[in-house]
Amino acid sequence: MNNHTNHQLNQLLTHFSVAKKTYSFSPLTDGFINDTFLVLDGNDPLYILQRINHKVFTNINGLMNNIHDAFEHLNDTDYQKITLVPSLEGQSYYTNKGAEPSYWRVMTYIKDSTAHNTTKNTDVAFEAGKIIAKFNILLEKAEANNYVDTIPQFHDLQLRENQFNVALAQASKEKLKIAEEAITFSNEVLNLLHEVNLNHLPIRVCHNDTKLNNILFSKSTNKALCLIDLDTLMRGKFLFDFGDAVRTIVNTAPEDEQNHEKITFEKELFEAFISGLAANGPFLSKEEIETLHWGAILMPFLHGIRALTDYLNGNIYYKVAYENQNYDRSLSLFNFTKKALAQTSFMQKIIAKNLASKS
Ligand code: GN1
Ligand code: MG
Repeated sequence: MNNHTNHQLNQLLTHFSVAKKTYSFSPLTDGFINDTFLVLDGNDPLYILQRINHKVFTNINGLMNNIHDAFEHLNDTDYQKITLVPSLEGQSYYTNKGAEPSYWRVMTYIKDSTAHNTTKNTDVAFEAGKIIAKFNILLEKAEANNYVDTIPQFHDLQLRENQFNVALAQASKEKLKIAEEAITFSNEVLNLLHEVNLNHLPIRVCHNDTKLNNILFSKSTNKALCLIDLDTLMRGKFLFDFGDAVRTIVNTAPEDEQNHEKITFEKELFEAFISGLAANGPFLSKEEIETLHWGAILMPFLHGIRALTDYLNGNIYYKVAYENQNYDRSLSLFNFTKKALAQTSFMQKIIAKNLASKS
């Protein structure tokens, strides 16, 4: 089970304030970074047990402090609370010391909840917009400077471009040939995005990974409950949260879809998502609203160029299910980037019609 036996996982749980001595486990294998297990009492899921990938997140203490602080602010009748189950020492995580230390945390499981990888349902798109707005509004009270950058420059285009160029310089001729078209496309979009000024946008505490399957929905009411996967909760710009949501909501295909005809930009889903963003009242500035559509181009592109870079580097960052998965993801994400670019004026129109700036 992701290299961990039931016995080892139960052993880890003895270091947390959980109710029972033994549980069973079911791995959740969708993530590319951490190792995640559902902790079951019989058939009932009670907790989420997670090993935090410390190669990707090097400041585990800072990361857990971010989450701990954010949970204080994410306190609202319209926002489902998740809590961290403390370790027996009263910490928010447990360090399993050894030759190779590992870092573990336990969170409460929200009963009767579910997540969607993709959707065709405008109610889901609306709910996603509404909860993302709520999340950002609640975190306006957080002190951004108290938050560490869990991955410094995570969505920094210049950094990703530099990493891409290093990978290009080191990749085999064979891979460069295979990836020729994707490399050309990357350079075109980089040139385009260099002309876009986003430097003036305000820094907020954002989620930074608001893909649709990071939103929990109630199975009974179909309402969005809360956001999960808070490792990248740190300073950022709202258009990052906007773009990650758009790329996974208006595209009815998964992000590594190989049949590009299935990759869509569904206008109705976009409109529903924007209505959801407006549902808690105005919270964005005029500058944020005017540049918002760039998020829907920037974010799929950033993920695409990161996947392409990792392919060229030989899959050293993301967990891959097969050799060319990173390459397939980059092609798919670039295809969506193209489709979003083609919808620029549509996005601007819907945004301007539905979103008013605050004050
Ligand atoms: C990674 O492992 P997961 O799915 O939470 C990545 C996200 C991407 C996602 C899918 C720290 O997240 O930014 O949205 O893959 N997280 C990190 O592309 O790189
Ligand atoms: Mg994540």
